[in-house]
Amino acid sequence: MGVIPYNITFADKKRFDQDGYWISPKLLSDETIERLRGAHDRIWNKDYDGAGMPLHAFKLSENPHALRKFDNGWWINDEVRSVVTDPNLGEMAAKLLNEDEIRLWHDQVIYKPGTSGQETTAGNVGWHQDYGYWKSSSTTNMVTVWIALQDTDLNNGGMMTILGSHKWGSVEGSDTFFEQDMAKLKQRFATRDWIEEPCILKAGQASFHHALTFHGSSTNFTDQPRLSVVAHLMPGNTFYKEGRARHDNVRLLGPRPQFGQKFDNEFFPVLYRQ
Ligand SMILES: O=C(O)CCC(=O)C(=O)O
Repeated sequence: MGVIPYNITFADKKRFDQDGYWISPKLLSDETIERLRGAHDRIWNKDYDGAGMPLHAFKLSENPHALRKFDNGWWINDEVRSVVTDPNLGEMAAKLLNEDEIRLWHDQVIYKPGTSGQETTAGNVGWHQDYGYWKSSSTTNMVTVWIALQDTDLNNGGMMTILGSHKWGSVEGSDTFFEQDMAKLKQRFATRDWIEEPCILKAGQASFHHALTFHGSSTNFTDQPRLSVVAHLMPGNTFYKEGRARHDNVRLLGPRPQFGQKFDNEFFPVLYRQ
């Protein structure tokens, strides 16, 4: 159980810096993939490890094609925890971001149902920048690790990234994960070269995208769900930045958080320290 080590090369880092994303080799054994697929089943059935509770109570949508998304799965599931807090993942993130310490910002467990060929946008993830949600973080130098639990391409609703969009800075109103009209969002955001690149992954591979990289995903046309586990990672010295942006992580700093306070308590575990 855990992440297979991999040494980031000069070429990997160059690709990440240039395109705003990079696809890793297979990082999970077949056994770990199976265990994480089992973790999905347990989470959606509310079968939790430990005596804790999830961050949010959730109810599955009445729409069978709707995306399911669960934040901080590591609080209540041991398999998710062992992957999203793995030092090997942290080391790869540190090398890509050029940081010497990496902590977990939060994770996501994402399930996109298959529609068996039906056209519906219920499982879409709108074009967005992750940092659009993370403005209470002092840095944009953060990375999302999206780990595939089956072979994933556009046919089963895989992600697409916009090449080089991490160089556009933080774009106003880019917190559009839950909007499902991809064409409308494209019209809004494609004010510069808009080059869509599919993230084609084998089971156990991960795509690492920068917090400013625009990305989104469309319908899963297959008859099987698209399962993933996602780790959002930040530098170890990230702190609460003054501004009006809200994020649930701010609550995890305590009842009277201070601007400048580091996200460095036990809710934000260290994955890697040089
Ligand atoms: O699962 C998807 O299609 C998108 C997920 C996403 O936006 C993310 O992990 O940052």
